[in-house]
Amino acid sequence: MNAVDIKQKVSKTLEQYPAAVFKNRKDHVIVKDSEADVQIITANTRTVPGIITNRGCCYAGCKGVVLGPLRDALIITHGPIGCGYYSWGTRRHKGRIDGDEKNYLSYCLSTDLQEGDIVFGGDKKLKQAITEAVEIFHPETIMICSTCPVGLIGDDINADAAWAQKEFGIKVLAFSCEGYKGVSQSGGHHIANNSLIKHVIGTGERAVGKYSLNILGEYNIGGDGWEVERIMKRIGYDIVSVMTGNGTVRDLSNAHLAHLNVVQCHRSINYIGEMMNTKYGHDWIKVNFIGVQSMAKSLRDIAAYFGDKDLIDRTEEVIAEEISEISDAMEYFRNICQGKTAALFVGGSRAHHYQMLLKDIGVETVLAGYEFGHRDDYEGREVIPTIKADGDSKNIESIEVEPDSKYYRVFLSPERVIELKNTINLNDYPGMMKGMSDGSIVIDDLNHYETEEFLKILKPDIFCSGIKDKYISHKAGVFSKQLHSYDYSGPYAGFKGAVNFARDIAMGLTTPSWKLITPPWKKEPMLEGTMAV
Ligand code: CFN
Ligand code: HCA
Repeated sequence: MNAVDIKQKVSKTLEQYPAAVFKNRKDHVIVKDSEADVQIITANTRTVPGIITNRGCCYAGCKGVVLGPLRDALIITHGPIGCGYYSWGTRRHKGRIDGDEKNYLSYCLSTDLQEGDIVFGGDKKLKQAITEAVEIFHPETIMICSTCPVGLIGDDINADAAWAQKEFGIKVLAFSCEGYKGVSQSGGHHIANNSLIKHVIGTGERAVGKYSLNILGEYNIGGDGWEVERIMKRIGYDIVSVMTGNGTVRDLSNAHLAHLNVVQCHRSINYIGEMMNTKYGHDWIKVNFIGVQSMAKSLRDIAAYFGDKDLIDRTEEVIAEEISEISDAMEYFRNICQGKTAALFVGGSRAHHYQMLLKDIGVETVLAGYEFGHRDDYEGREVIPTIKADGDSKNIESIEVEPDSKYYRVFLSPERVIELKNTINLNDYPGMMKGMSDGSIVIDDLNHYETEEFLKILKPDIFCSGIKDKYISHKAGVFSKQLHSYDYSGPYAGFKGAVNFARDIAMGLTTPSWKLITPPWKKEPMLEGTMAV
């Protein structure tokens, strides 16, 4: 199907909506066209009420995503029991303790607010919960995460945290991450980032090695972080902290001592990267550990940042060894997968990252979207985050970046030009859309109806998404692969992870089961009609 046909089919699909919904949704869908001057997508806006979105809430982003993987923090969900219960062990951030360390990952603590607490206030219950938690677990850090009703009734969780901190002499942090704040998980990431930089990072004092790093936005889903660390350590890096996969408050407290921040998931933790740049002067570079070629490139970029010849040579040595170990297996699976197509719909970075790994095995992405990405995740970054030299970004007249340059020039006025180190390397951070083929669909906040329709239109061989939408794909007889939980497989990051992914995709494609399913619309008449009134 060519780009014109795809555009027509997209329009037809969206025209089924009532006018107001059509007006909203049409701006969230783009058919990639490299001839177009600019392609702008609407993102990070409120989902139309009534649409079955796959998005989560602010609490999910704060408690579930950023704070959840910290092994040594005891998290208390302040709210009715459902929020705590349904976020209990549902994300696959793995953790392993070192020696006799504390590990609270498998626990779920909640204040279990009841009607009476909603009417008369929940502070008393929260204090009681903290007291019990201290008596039972003796944690060094407690984190309180609020859910929706707490914000509505106005419990002062910051005051409660301050009380507990004094009473028990431990770190107690309060996160007002009520689910309704913002339009998705994204607001919750930001809230968690703000508190970690304010209260955790910068409080430790460990000695660091010559090439020391923090890995930001690596959550150790299915053990990804362990695989990345294994390779980094082989090269000779000192990993000061991982944010936050298999992470600890203790490691994070030392993060300011590392030399460089490398950012894997840009959507959930870019704020810490930028705040550490402002507060401590740390550079950060964007990496992608998913895919053989992207892993190799990321390792080269990190080595190039330090610029040390020995480190660069060692990096090349490790890349060559790792690739030679996997090349036969990758070739075997590539032969099975070559020429297939995929549709990807994941949270805020994987729908981009996994396109590289799919390319490694010859699979083309025909549709990709984010649940809660922002425009820069799709379109690439155009503006520099912090211009410390002048303090006021409004003064900037224009910004010039030369391809492959390590510097960018900021024109404050025709006479005043400052040159800053281009650590973010704008050329390497093009966003999702740039690398996609013409005619592919880029879609923000995909919903149930659109998933069904686009599966029919594009007939991809693989649909990569999550637990909420995989069944739509199953019913359509299309192989689905969860990219949040990896369907309990993994790791998929790094070189060896790439083989695991290639194997799982090859298995899914070759199983005969998908051919045994007949989608309901192929055997039942679809009822269509108009309302009488
Ligand atoms: S592990 Fe990450 S990689 S943190 Fe983020 S944007 Fe979620 S939990 Mo699900 S799998 Fe997903 Fe990303 Fe970053 Fe995970 S694509 S939706 S909030 N995400
Ligand atoms: C979240 C967590 C989630 C959900 C996964 C899914 C995860 O968004 O709150 O929908 O399959 O990765 O666990 O993204």
